[in-house]
Amino acid sequence: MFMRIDHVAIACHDLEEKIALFERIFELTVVAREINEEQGVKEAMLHVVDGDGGGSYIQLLEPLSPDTPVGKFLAKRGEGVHHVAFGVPDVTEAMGEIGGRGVRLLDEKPRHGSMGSSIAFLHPKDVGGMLTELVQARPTDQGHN
Ligand code: MC0
Repeated sequence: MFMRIDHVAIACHDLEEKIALFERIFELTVVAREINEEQGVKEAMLHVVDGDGGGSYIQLLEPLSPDTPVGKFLAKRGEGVHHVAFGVPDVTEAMGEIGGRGVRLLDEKPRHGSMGSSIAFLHPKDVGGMLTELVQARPTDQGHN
């Protein structure tokens, strides 16, 4: 199964403040912003680099309310890395393969993710404490221009 790092997601209290921080420190550029009601987040994608199969990003996440996954994470652990997302060519196929290796899937079927992607999460307790997301990029977004 071909995998790449699609994004590293950071949970934060103030999206605009953290966008300014990452722009200043790393000279990254915001290429997409979105409110994802289903996941309970307001988010920004900052482009890092393009590679085989698609781009890599830093994803900044601000919760829409305290009773969301990111809201609960912030209350418990504070700001920091929330999850790592692996890019895969086919998320349904990857879910089947990885699920067959004893890892609990948090989604029964793929959901809507950033920039038109299809995503699914793996339980952090089965991946060394790392909340893991599988991402199938939207076909037209196989690399940022
Ligand atoms: C919770 N835990 C984590 C964690 N969140 N460990 C590592 N990284 C995280 N982000 C740990 C807790 O510390 C706890 O361990 C245990 O998992 C259970 O957590 P909990 O606080 O009791 O909360 P639960 O069980 O209600 O939910 C945790 C779970 C949930 C990971 C199952 O947050 C979830 O389903 N997440 C997937 C969806 C998601 O995160 N969506 C937001 C981003 P201890 O040892 O204390 O028991 S959406 C997104 O980013 C999209 C838009 C995109 O990328 O395109």
